[in-house]
Formats: sequence, structure tokens, C-alpha cells
Amino acid sequence: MTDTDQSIDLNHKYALDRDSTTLSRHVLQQLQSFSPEAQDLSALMNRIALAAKLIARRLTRAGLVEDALGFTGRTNVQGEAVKKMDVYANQVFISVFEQSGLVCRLASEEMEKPYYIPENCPIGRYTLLYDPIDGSSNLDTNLNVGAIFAIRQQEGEDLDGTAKDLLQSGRKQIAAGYVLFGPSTMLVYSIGTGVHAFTLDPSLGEFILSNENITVPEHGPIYSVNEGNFWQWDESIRDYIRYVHRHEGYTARYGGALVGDFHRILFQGGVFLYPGTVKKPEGKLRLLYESAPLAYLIEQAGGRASTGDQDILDVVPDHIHMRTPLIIGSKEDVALVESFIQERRREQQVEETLAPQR
Ligand code: P6P
Repeated sequence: MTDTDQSIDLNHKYALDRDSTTLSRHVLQQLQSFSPEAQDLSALMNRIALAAKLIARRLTRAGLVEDALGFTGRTNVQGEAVKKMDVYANQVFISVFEQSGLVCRLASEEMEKPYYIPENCPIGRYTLLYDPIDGSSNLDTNLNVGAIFAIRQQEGEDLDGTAKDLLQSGRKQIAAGYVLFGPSTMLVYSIGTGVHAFTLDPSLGEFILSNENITVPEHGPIYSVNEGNFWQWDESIRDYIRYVHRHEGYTARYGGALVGDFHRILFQGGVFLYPGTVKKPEGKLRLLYESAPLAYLIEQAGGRASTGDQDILDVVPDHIHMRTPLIIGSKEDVALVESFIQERRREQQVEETLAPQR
């Protein structure tokens, strides 16, 4: 065989290897096991990939499909106007997990209570927590949206149907990730062995590995926050914003959809923050199916996620739709935001100490 032949063969080998590293195969590789648990996780990720493909297909044609976009006229448990795509995407996740035997319960931003799949419950010991379409305000202008998911193992029999075992910290997550519906559709996930990204190849109908073992830079130039809320923030957050305004090397990027803003931070470094405001002191983002899954990913990628007072992954929710402030991204940049919060707190304590003597 000549050198040319060999190089051609090697190119084929590389291309086939790449195109064969599908999501389900990657999960098994990561776990280095074919145990029932590994097979379950692989199958779970495969079903999530199917949901992603179904939603991506609808999104790419939404502008042409009668009744795909716009509002339903209803409001969800969050008090937010529900879009038709929210309903469609929420149902897609339910449908792909029915008859899967894997998932007994689904907890979604769009549903007040968890949805049970009774035929799965005796055997399916997994719960899917998800935000089916994150950033739906971007939908009608064809801008990127996402889906966020986390997988937990059910603890106990949940006989009263209140899913109390979900009211535990994000450290209980066994897998988490998101789908970015952008120029390409990407699925980013972790099962605790690093963060990996897959890009949907429409010609194959498969998510193919595109970035393995993603690590977030220790520091990055981006700060991502809705500065329109400036007047509603605590003084400490305003101090941080004044700092980045006055110092070289910072640039603002904000897309209004958490998944896209987080994805940029994951790859380029920096910090995304959604602090508490006067109207929403607890913040806007939901812990169980937005902040905690992303916190799981960022820690796996070497970064941090904080409420400003504690790590997101240590927060114990008191109800499934609990919100928290979110500061997430590069270690150094999260620490910088926290330093302004801590400084203000110290000043307040001093003032309180001196107040009685005045
Ligand atoms: P605001 C979308 O509605 C969302 O939940 C997140 O995707 C996004 O980060 C945030 O709200 C945007 O909120 O108040 O800046 O429009």
C-alpha cells in the first residue's frame, strides 16, 4: 500500500471514528462499563438527544408552520406567559420518556407539579428535571434558545406523590446538561466525568462529539448581566458593575437566554449573573432545572456557581420551583463578584456595630 493510500485510509479512519462517537457510545466510554446503570444512563441521554432533535426540527421550521409560534394565552406556574413552543417542547420530553421504562417522574418549569409516568414507576428509578425551552422570549425573533436538564435518582417510594426527595441539594444530580438551539444544535452534558459537547449532524440525525473535556478559563473578559436592572440591584452588585466599567479588559455580552449566555462563558470564560432585584430578591432563575444543572456543569469544567452567599450546588430547595440569585462562570470572576458582596456586608456590620453609639 503506498503512502498516499495509507494517508487516505487514515483520513477515512479519523472521519469514521469522529462520526461514530455518538452520545450513547460516549456515555458508555466515559463510564468504562456496560453495567445496567451505565446502560440506563446511556439510554437516558439518548432519549434526551431524541427530544432535542424533535424540538430542533420544529424550531427550524417554526416560521413556516401554522400555529407553532406565539402565545397560548395562558400563564404558567411562574406567572409567565406560555408560548406554544413551550407547550410543544414540554410535551416532547414527556413523550420520549413514556414507554422508555427509565423515568418515573418529570419536573418541569412548565408544570406546577411533577408529571408521573405510572407504567415506568415500578422500574424507572430516574427523575428528569428540565426547562424545555429556556429563553422563549427569543423565539419570535429567531434568536437562540435552549433546553436545560438534570437527572436524579429517585429516593424512596414517593407514595404520596409529592416528590419530596427532589427537595435536596444539586449534589444529588447524577447527570446534567443543556441543548443550545443556535446556528447548529449542540448538546452539552456531564455525568460527573468532565463536560462534553456534541453537535447535531442533520445528515446523520446524530449528535456527534465535537468538544471533549471542556474546561472554563480561570478568568475571562465577559460579564453577562441585564444592566437594565441596575437600579433594582443591591449596592454590592452595582459596585461590581462600576468596577468592570472602569477597568480595562471587560466586555458585556447578554443574549437574554440563559443557555446561550452560559455557553459563551463556558467556552470563553467570564461570569454570568442574575442577581436578586427589588422586585425579585430571590432572583429570577429557578434552582432545580436551571441553576443547579448549570452549576453541576461549571464545577465539572473547573468553574464555580454561587448565590453570592453559598455554592449553588449546596442550596436545599424548599419547593421545586424555588428561585435563587445566580453568579456562574470562571473561578476568578465569580470570586470577584462575591468580594464586592462580602465588602458591603462588612461595611454594614461595622455600621450596625457603631449605630447604637451614635
Ligand atoms: P431578563 C428567559 O426568560 C430567562 O429565564 C433566562 O433564559 C434568561 O437568562 C433570563 O430569563 C432573562 O431575563 O429579565 O434579563 O429578560
